[in-house]
Amino acid sequence: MLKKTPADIDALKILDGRLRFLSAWTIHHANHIRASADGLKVGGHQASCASMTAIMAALYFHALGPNDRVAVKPHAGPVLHAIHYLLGSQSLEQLKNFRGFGGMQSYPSRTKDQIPVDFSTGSVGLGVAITAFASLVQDYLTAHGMMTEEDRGRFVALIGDAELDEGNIYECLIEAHKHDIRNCWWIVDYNRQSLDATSADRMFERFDEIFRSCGWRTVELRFGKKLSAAIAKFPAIGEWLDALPNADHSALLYQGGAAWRARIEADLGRKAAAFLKAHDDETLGALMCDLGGHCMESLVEAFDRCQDDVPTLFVAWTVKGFGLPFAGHKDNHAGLMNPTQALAMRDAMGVPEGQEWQPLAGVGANEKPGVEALLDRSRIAREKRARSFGQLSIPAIPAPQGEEQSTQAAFGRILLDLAKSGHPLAERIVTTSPDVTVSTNLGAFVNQRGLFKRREIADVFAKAKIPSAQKWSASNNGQHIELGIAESNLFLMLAALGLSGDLFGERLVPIGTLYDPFIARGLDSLNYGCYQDARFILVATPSGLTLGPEGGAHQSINPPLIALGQPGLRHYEPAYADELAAMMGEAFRLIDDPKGESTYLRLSTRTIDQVERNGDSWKDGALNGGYWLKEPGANAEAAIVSMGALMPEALAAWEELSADIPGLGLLSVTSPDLLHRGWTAAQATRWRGDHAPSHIEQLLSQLAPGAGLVTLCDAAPASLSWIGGVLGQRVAPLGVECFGQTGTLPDLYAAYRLDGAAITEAAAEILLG
Ligand SMILES: Cc1ncc(C[n+]2csc(CCOP(=O)(O)OP(=O)(O)O)c2C)c(N)n1
Ligand SMILES: [Mg+2]
Repeated sequence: MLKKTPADIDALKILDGRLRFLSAWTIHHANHIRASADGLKVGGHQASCASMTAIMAALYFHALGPNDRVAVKPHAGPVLHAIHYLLGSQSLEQLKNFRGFGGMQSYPSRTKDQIPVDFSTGSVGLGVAITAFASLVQDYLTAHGMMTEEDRGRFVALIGDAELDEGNIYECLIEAHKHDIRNCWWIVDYNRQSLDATSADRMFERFDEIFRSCGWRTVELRFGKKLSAAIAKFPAIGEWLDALPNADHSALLYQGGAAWRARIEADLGRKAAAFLKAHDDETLGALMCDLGGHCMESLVEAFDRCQDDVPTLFVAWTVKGFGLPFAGHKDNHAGLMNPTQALAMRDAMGVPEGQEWQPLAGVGANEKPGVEALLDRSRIAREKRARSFGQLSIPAIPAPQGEEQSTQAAFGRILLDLAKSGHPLAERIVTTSPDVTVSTNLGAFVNQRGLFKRREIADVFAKAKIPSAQKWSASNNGQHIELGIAESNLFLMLAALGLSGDLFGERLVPIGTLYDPFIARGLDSLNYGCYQDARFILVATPSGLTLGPEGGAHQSINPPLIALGQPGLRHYEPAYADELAAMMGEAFRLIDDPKGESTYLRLSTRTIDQVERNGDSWKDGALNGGYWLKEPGANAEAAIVSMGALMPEALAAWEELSADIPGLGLLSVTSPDLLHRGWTAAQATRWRGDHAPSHIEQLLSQLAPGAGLVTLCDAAPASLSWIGGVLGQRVAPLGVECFGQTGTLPDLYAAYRLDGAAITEAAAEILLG
């Protein structure tokens, strides 16, 4: 930790000013100086940046250690880039291309920005919560001997105050408390303004209570040193400020000294006379802006005081747009200085014309050496960290044996076999589930490998010799992280585990399970994990109508469509156990491949007859998205195209219809997602002169040109119906389009037209049509 000498404070204050100017100028340049090709507003958030430059200067140039990782409030991204620019790790070219194609991103991006970004942010709330899960991953790695004490760091989230309205933060807070997380700092830029206006007063002080009740230390930085001293002298001013509503406070900050005077006079009368006499309008306006989040001494002191591992919430009061002409104005969120205002700011900050991009423009000769020395000593990573791949050795994954199996049971079996095998891969597997460990069939793995908790927890039922199939003791060595029922937490946990190679240099194999319908519950968090290129396996089971007796909202309909549109996530939907084994092997490989991705396995509890195989020729097709389970005859007029748990209906219909439709094929689709991607990718390359047909084109071209397809899936029919567009074949799409209901599978298959009769009718329709 740097020594807190007065010189450091001065240098930090200068850097605060530099960050405020450079972030504002970067946004100004993109909007008002750079040529515009389309006339659209480029945008950017000068006010949100100015709000946190002091906080970020104190953090990055003083408090952060080399192992610390930060999630930066999305709209303060330009400040992070300005920091790297001052450190010499960001180019002028990138700053000048802010929000341009290939330029520095609007919001910090791990994958797209050229500077090191620890966590991407953008969808507010998620960047906050992932820091707590990353801290848990750090504890996990340390406990498992994959990380030394010296390499440990702190996880910091820089938060907008309106961000605190996001529910996922509180879900995370609860989970973090259960797991006793530490080494987390969440620093709130408490400017009391959101996007639309000023924030509600009623939550004042409540945040502290919420956090404290979850074991956090809370530190409020309300007034800066100067304003605190004035309040100590004139306590009535402090009491009055305490009672001042947010909106009034912001309006006065915007209006400035004369307005403060008039309002204080009106409210306090003679009680404030001495105070007002001691300040002219200008010093009064400046004094009222001296909030904790802009006071370098207060920030450095607060950070220095919290050097233990207790999770800490700092609430730093700030002025949104501090030092800018629209400071405090309720509409300033996306406000941009006009050119006159930007030049006035430049002049006021002592930046000579033409030197706007000079890192230390306007810094006096006396101060420069101190500032440069501080920049040199700053211990944050300046290079993008290499990602860790190629660490896993992946064994062959044998298919579980059994003539009748469900894919969910096969999944449990494969993991159990891996756990028992002692193969090195098993050591890197971490499973996690939001209270559906047992019902998604992770139980056997957990029995083998145990739950993870830093503090040992005995299985009370086992100790009391109460019979149970499930062991439930937790220890430092456990490999399953049990979560409460909050699907957003599951995805953030998977994201943090899936970034373990990037954040800590040790790749883990995260496997998360949930019921398929509840993917929707945490969708943005899932997208967030994929956006950062976290690598994990998501096992969604049970799915579709095979949740028959549960009915209603438990029967998932659209997750295959979600997967079709989700980058970074590969959907596989096996019908048979051997397909699943191949897919899991592939999913493990994809986790460890720089060009890989995460995998979503949609599984079912329906036990079905397994097929007899003649060799392994089906496997490549299955991993590419589909294969002919029943090869079509030459120039076949029709095919059934089916996916997953409905394969028995498809097979039965194939048997029945084959007599009437010679050469009828049965295409088993294992991934509409991969087929679709392959199709569009082939089209894109065709424009460049490459004529290689995609996998689905090759499969379908075995049929007669005008052949008809009956598509069948336990999901929205659009998951497969698009296949007709590939070669312009007619389609009769069967699937589920309305909310579920309770019933046996035959009831439901009949009701939703997924049974043999429906397939026959559909086939007749396309053939006759
Ligand atoms: C999930 C989500 N919803 C909405 C937005 C749009 N949005 C961006 S910033 C913002 C307000 C942020 O206010 P605050 O967190 O207080 O940050 P400030 O700019 O005041 O520092 C909103 C609604 C978003 N980025 N993410
Ligand atoms: Mg705010």
